[in-house]
Amino acid sequence: DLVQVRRALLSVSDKTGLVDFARALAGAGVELVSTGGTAKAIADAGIAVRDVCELTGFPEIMDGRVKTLHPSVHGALLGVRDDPDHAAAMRTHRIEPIDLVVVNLYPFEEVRASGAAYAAVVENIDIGGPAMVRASAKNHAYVAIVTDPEDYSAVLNALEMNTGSLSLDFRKKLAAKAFARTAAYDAAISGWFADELAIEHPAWRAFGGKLENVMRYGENPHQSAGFYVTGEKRPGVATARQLQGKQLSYNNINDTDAAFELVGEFDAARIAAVAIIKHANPCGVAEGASLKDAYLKALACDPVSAFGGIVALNRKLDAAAAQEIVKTFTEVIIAPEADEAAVEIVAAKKNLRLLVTGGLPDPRAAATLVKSVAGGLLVQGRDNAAVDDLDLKVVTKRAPSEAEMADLKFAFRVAKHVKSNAIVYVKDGATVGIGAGQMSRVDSSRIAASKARDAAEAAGLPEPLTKGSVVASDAFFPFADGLMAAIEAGATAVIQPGGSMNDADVIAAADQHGIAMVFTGVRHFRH
Ligand code: 93A
Repeated sequence: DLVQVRRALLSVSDKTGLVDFARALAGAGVELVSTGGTAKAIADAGIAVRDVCELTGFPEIMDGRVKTLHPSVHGALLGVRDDPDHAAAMRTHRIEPIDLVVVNLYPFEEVRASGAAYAAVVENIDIGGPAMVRASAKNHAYVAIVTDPEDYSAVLNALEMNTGSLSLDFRKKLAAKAFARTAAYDAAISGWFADELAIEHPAWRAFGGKLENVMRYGENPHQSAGFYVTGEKRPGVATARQLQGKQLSYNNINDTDAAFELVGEFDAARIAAVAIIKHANPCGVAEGASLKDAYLKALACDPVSAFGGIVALNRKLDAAAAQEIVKTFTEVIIAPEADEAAVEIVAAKKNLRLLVTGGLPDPRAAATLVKSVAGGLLVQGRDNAAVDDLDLKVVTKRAPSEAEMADLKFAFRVAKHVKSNAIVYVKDGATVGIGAGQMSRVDSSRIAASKARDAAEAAGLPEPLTKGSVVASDAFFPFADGLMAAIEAGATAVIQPGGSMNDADVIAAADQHGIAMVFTGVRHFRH
């Protein structure tokens, strides 16, 4: 199983550790053969080396594009030495066997990452290198292939232990590593083409699903992106029919999904509801006697943020609602259906996309959610808890009034769809202040209240809309401070999961201020 190493071929772009390795090999009696730049580096260090041209009897041509692509090299790498025919061919053609091959490839990945010009990237697609790597790795029965400078010392150790030979086991491991390298190299090249052409990226296929489209870019213009559909029959952005407008962007799809999942929380048979989304968070949600009524209430929550937003409706889009929506620059409208008059109104806005889904998402449906982290995937069940199913407990002396209770449930329904920490103020079936995505719950509370003040000011109202509102928190208040911020803003009732070590303090603070508080026992973190 041992192969005596008598001749080595070295051809490396990354010359790290090359000279020391070459010197040690030469010292062990190994004859060195090498390509242009590599041979020069070795010779410059005063080490004897033959140029590969001596073996091939052929010069490097075409700026080095053809230097080792020659039968004298590949015959030496691929010949089955125990096969009499192969051995005869090697003798006939004076092919000198090579036992050790040391190759690392043109730095395609680095050149590509450096933002080099197209032609420079293409020139750094190594052809001869991978050919030698794969040939040697295939013929590991006779040849050892080293593709990583990190392995030089292990090779020298192994040679020393086996008095100038390498074992089959060691050669197999080197071969496995060699094929992993050429596979990754080719994946980098095809990935580059995919980005250039905005076609499917080979790495995406690992995630499954069917490619619906390749977007011009991802969250940012320098990120590539594709949209895969899983085939699940859930009404939503992946199964929707687009009636008009250009292709949805990555962010549009993400935001449209957030919008429609949220509006699905509102039973269309009971009431009309509208959600306006920006950056995957709602900037206004409301229910009303009609879609138009609900839309105007939702818009009033934060009209500044609604600019360029996504609007989701839980009922068939009608002309009255469409008429209002088109007054504000909107990216996408998504609804279960749209009537003819509404479609006509939306058609006047060429860039506005209109999507119909044929139904509403079921907030109680189970599903699997996936998110990627560095080197892994996080998988979890969908948050399908619905406030109407929960065992709500009044924990304060004062119980919420019927109107407060309705708003509390509304607020908790919305909070489920706001990035944590989520604080949602609601009054008369409409959000009046939303605090999203803060690292501290108190900050979310303050932001929500200050947004409510802004909205009141813009609307010329004498006092902030949080006055006499109710508030929902997606997770428990760890201290009374978050609650106090809500009380200061004018909230009269609170809904939250409860379960903090400090619940008693928080309840006492609520009682002290005549606040009604309800515990849900269920948390709605969302990140
Ligand atoms: O241009 S190539 O695709 N054609 C070849 O025949 C060839 N032979 C070796 N690239 C080729 N190589 C690569 O050259 C090796 O993979 C290595 O990365 C590089 C070493 O060149 P030099 O010794 O001239 O620095």
